[in-house]
Amino acid sequence: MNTVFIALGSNLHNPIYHLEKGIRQINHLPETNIVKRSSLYKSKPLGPKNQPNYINAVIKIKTKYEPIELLDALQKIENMHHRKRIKKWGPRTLDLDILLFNEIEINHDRLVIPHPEMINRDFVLIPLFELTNYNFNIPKYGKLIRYIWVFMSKKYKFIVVEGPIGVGKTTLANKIAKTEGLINWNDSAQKINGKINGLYPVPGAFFIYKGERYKILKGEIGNGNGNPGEIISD
Ligand code: PH2
Ligand code: MG
Ligand code: MG
Repeated sequence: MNTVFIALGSNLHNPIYHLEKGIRQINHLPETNIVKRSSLYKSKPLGPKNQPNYINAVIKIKTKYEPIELLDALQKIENMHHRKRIKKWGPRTLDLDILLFNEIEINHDRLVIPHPEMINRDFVLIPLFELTNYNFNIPKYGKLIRYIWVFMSKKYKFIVVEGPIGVGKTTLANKIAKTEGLINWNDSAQKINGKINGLYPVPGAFFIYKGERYKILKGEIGNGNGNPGEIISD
């Protein structure tokens, strides 16, 4: 079986419907199964600004399809969503992009893998990070976390690392601090009963929770009793 990561995007006619349906259709392809899916992420349009916001997600699948066969199958699914190929970077009902296919590199006139734009798009990198880990390697490009960090450091002064106990948050923060210079980081969130707990952010920090990016206004959040404290959407 091949392991493949696919990015989904939609910004027309009920994007969540198109994404959810697209995911089900991929799962129904012969000898293909969804292994994991990310949260849904809202994002501002990259490219022409006069189009609606996007919903994006990434899925991990196992499939017997070979790369070009899979590309054909995904384009068929896009077409079932009445996808019209009018304008590069224009609005669309459903976009399915193969990001990674096993560990291989492909340079075909219809298909380039790894997807050459993936490293420049936070709406791809962050959901991919949700499905993998900070050691995850992108063939040809290297560590995923490096690109996430490059991206984040342009926009934010601080980063908060989210996750349960023992997943390596502190190791990651130390690593980033070492490779990228001093970063004001703090040991951070645990999810307990779906709530953010024990988060000790610094002003200006943000975190990702359930697909939404939150900004932390000030102070110490979380009282250790499952109280998620005060957060606002960025
Ligand atoms: N896809 C595009 C063009 N711009 N912007 C966002 N935020 N998300 C996308 O998936 C996207 C985009 C063309 O594929
Ligand atoms: Mg695309
Ligand atoms: Mg595409």
